[in-house]
Amino acid sequence: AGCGWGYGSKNGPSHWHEQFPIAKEGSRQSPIELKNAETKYDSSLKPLTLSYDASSAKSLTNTGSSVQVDYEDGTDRLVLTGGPLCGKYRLRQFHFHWGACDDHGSEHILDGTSYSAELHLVHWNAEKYCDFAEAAKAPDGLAVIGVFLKVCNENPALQKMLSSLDCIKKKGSKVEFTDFAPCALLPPCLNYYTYLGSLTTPPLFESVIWIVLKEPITLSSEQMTKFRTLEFTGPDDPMQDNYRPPQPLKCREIRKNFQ
Ligand code: SG7
Ligand code: ZN
Repeated sequence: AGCGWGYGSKNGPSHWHEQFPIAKEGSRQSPIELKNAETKYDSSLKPLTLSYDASSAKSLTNTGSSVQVDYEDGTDRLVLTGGPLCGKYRLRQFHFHWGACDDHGSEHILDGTSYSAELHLVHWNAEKYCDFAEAAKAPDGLAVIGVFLKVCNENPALQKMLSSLDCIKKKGSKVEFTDFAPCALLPPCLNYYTYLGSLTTPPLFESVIWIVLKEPITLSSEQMTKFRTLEFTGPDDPMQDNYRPPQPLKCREIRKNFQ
C-alpha cells in the first residue's frame, strides 16, 4: 500500500486489511451478496419515511474515490426514520460506486446480479450522537440507503449532477451544488433488505445499518459513461471500479420488509 488506500492493484480492497485489520477480522463487513431466498420477511419492519429538503444541498466534490454531494446537517432538515431504525437519522451526503463497464460496478450483489453502479445515501444518528465523526464509530451510528443503478432509460434526475462533473474532474475539486432533493433519485417502490454492516471503504467501521432497495433506478449508457470521466489521481487514471467486492456474511441475518 504505502501511499494510502485506493482501488488500484497495489492499494485496492485486497490490501486494505494490511492497514485496517478489521477488513478480515471484522464480524459485520460490507458489502455482501443478497440472496433473496436466504432472507427473512419481517412483518415488524416499518416503511421508510424520508423527509428531504432540497435547499440543504451544499457542494459536489471529487473525493478521489467517488463523487459526493454534501448536505447541511446541523439541524433536522433531511431526516430518515422508520424501516429498521430507532429514531431519526440525518442525511450527511450521497455518493456512488461504479464499474469500468456497465456489467459490474455495484457493491451489493442481488441474486447474482451486479448492477452498473450503486448510490449510497449516508445518514447519521443525530439523536444519540453529537456529530457525524462520533456516529461513524458507533454500532448504530449510521444508516445508509443503497440504490442500484441499471443501464436502461435516461434518468433526468441525474442530469443536474452529471452536467457538473466537468468542473470536478480532478481529485479534491469541489463546486457549489444547491437545490437538490435526493428523493428524485429513489425508485417508486421503497421495498428493502436490511442487515448490520460496515463502511465499504477504510476505516471500514462496523457502524452501518444497511438498507438496500430492491428496485433499481435507471440511467442511460451515456450517463453512465459520464461518471468515468472523473479522475482518481490524474488524466491517465479514470475513476472506475471504485467498489469493494462482497464480504463474508458470517453470523448475520438479512431481513426484508416485503414477501
Ligand atoms: C465514499 O464512501 C465517500 C466517503 C464514505 C465512504 O468513499 O463518500 O465519504 C467521505 C466523507 O469521504 O465514508 C465515512 C464515509 O461516509 C464509505 O461510505 S459507504 O460505506 O457508504 N460506501
Ligand atoms: Zn458507498
